[in-house]
Amino acid sequence: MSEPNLKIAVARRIFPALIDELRRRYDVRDNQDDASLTAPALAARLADADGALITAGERIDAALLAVAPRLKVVANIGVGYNNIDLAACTAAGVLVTNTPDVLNEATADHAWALLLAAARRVTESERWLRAGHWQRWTFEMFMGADLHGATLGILGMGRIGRAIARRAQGFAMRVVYHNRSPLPAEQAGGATWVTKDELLRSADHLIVVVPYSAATHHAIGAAELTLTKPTAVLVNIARGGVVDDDALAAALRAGRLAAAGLDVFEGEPIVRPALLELDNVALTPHIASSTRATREAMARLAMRNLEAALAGERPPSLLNPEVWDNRRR
Ligand code: 8YV
Repeated sequence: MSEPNLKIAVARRIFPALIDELRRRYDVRDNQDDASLTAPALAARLADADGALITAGERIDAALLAVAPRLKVVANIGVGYNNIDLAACTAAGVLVTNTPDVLNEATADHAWALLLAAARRVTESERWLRAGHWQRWTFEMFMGADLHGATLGILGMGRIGRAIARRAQGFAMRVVYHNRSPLPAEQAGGATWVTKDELLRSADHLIVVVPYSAATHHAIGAAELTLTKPTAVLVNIARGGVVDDDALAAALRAGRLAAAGLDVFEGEPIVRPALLELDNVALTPHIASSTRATREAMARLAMRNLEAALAGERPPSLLNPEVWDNRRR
């Protein structure tokens, strides 16, 4: 169905061929620029928009909603939505959607890539080799930590956490996890629920996968990092702010952790120099879900959400069903 009177704002460059599909049905204002829009530029773009296709780099809050009176739906390309003030959207009657599930496997793969890279010192030794330091081979060079047979701790056993846990079987690892409450056995897949303190104490390596919220801000901070094993690798693929990056850098410097693998950072894209200076940290620029197929699936799901909402249908991954229910009444 063509709705040329409905305006869609696309926040940044997202697969132009896919956006062209939207253009056939709607009045699309896209953005060929790759950078996040500043708050005033985003406000200008949303001023007459009925729908918005955004990424984690765009912040939707009450001030923005106040100057976007036609906005009916915000479709976030990403599962995490801490960039969106959901309560403000609900109060304004704006539907909000995200892209769960389609990125579980790619994100779990990347968590393992970082765990392997940090434990086996892949990025550290590569940097050293590229810098021309490899003059002779020595028996004890770049000894890393074993993953096989070790205990993997997962903080946040949601869909991505469970995909990470499944992969641990191939490494013959025991998996312990912490969630607010234990999962039913069929979902836990053999992993054992433990308290958060037990998780920190018992994990040989720890992967952090909880969504960011006020409740999970600095869930791994200075106090928690006194409990981890000095031989442990910590991986954060959740969100910047779930781990206290200053405390992490201090713990790594003090040898209270062996290494870290980080895809997300407090204040990204700026990364604390204290982390950049450390050799025992493998760093990637928030790309855990970035495979071609997954990015495309995310964009397509977000488009499906957007189009459903604009067609008066319930979007498949709706975050504020109360807005939908109120519309129906
Ligand atoms: C995205 C993510 O790259 O889905 C998420 O929550 O962090 C990543 O998959 C990012 O959100 C893109 O908007």
